[in-house]
Amino acid sequence: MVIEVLVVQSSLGHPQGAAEHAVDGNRDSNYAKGNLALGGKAVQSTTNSGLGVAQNAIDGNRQSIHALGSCSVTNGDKDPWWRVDLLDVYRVTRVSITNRGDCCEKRIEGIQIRIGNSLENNGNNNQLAATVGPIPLGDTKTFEFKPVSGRYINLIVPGRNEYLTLCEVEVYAGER
Ligand SMILES: [Ca+2]
Repeated sequence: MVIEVLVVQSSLGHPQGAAEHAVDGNRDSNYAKGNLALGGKAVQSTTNSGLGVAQNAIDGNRQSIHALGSCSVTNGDKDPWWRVDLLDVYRVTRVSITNRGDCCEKRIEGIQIRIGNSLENNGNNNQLAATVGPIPLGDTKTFEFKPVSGRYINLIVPGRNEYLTLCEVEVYAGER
C-alpha cells in the first residue's frame, strides 16, 4: 500500500458567517483523534447497484475489488457526489481516499473535497479543501489542508458525467 501525503491549501476565503464560527469554536472534545467517518452516515447522488451503496466507503475496509462489496459506486451521473455526515462539527485537517483497484483508475481524478455545515446544493457548495489528482489502482492517498470546520464532507466530480467510485474515505481532525 502506497500512501502519499499532499499538502493543499484552499484558495477560497471563509464564506461562513460569524454565527457559524460561534458554533464552531475550538471545543477540545471535537479536536478528536481517529477516523471520524466510521461513525458517520453516507449518502450519494445515485447508487449503481446493491454492491455500491454509499456506506461502503466508510465501512472501515480499504478492500478495493468492487465485487467484494466495500466500494461505493454511483451511476454515470453529471457531477456525481458522495457525502458523509460526521453528526457533529469538527475542524477537519485530513482526508484519505482509497481508489478502486480492479478497474477504472481515472474515474477518481478531479474529485473535489468540500467541507462545511450547509446542505445547499446537497453540500456541494461548501468550502473547497482539496482537489484529488491521480491515485493508482487500489492505492490510498491522504490530503492535508488547513483546518476546515464542518460536519459534512462532500466528494464531487464537477463538470463531467462519471461513475464516482470510492473504496474508502477516512476523515481526521486535529493532530495526527
Ligand atoms: Ca470500504
